[in-house]
Amino acid sequence: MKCVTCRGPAIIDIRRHNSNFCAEHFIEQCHRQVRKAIEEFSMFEPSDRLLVAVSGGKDSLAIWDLLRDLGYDADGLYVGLGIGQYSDASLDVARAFAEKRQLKLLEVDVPSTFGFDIPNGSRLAKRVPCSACGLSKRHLFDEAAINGGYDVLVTGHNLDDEAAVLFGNTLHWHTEYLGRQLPVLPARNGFPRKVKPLVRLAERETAAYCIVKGIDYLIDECPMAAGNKHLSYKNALNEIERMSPGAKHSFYFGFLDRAAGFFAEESSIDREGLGTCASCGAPTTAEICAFCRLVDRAGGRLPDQSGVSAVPVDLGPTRSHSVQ
Ligand code: Q46
Ligand code: ZN
Ligand code: ZN
Repeated sequence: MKCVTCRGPAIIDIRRHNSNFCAEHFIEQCHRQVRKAIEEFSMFEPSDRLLVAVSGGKDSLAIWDLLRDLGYDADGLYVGLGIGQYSDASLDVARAFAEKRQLKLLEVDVPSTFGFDIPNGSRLAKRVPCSACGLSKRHLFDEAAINGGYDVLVTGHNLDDEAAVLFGNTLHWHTEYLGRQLPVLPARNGFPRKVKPLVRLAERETAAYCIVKGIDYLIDECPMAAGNKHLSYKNALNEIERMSPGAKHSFYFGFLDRAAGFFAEESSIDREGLGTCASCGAPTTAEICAFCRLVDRAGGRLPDQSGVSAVPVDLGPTRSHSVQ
């Protein structure tokens, strides 16, 4: 197996591109694909301030690293969800990554700030854990990006993630979500711009990127993910991809090219007529936003001040300690 660029020994084959790469040219390939996604979808400009949602997993650390390699000004944000050992380990990994590279990592800890954790809070609120978790993360990511004055919120969703979500939304014809499943959501009504620059890279490639670059990431999956539908959709698509390399790419990018526009109007309806949450000030169609209602039902409490500031992590004497 030879690298398509230099004919040296290859370390990875990418069947959908019909290409093999050595370590050096694989990293170049990752840079190229991320740059292409940023340009193709006009995600952001070099002058923009980016906030990367960091979980400690391979995707979020890979995109943070890639964006810094490409010269972007990108800070990280870690949201602690109180999922036992998994949360403890993921925080350690995120902090170690930032510390090693002298990057700024903001943190919001849900249990100490809001008085509930995802496993217990979701049970009390009678919600599926991933639904309570997703809602909390979205709210806290948005809030930290807006309060921190960032231009863009970056997430590490890769091609496999987007294809699996699209698969699920199509299977059930969740048309209100289909028009919103885009690599860029523009800023509006108090929401930050949100982008997914990894959409052109598969999960296997972000893992390989981390290994080649020596990035320590948390390999363990969240224990609450076991049995969720997203994983079964991923497995189904992996089987299709195995028989037909490139199937995920053409499914997702074909949707963006030819179908997403049909659902745009329906998806925008629930963003019209937004007011602000009487409790935290976040944009919402109800009097109290979904996150504040979750906090209440989960047996938690809202902090005194309106909104919560993400706190820069103390990375030693050279780092800023100020609370934003
Ligand atoms: S962290 Fe949260 Fe995921 Fe764990 S509880 Fe579900 S949504 S699986 S990305
Ligand atoms: Zn090469
Ligand atoms: Zn609220």
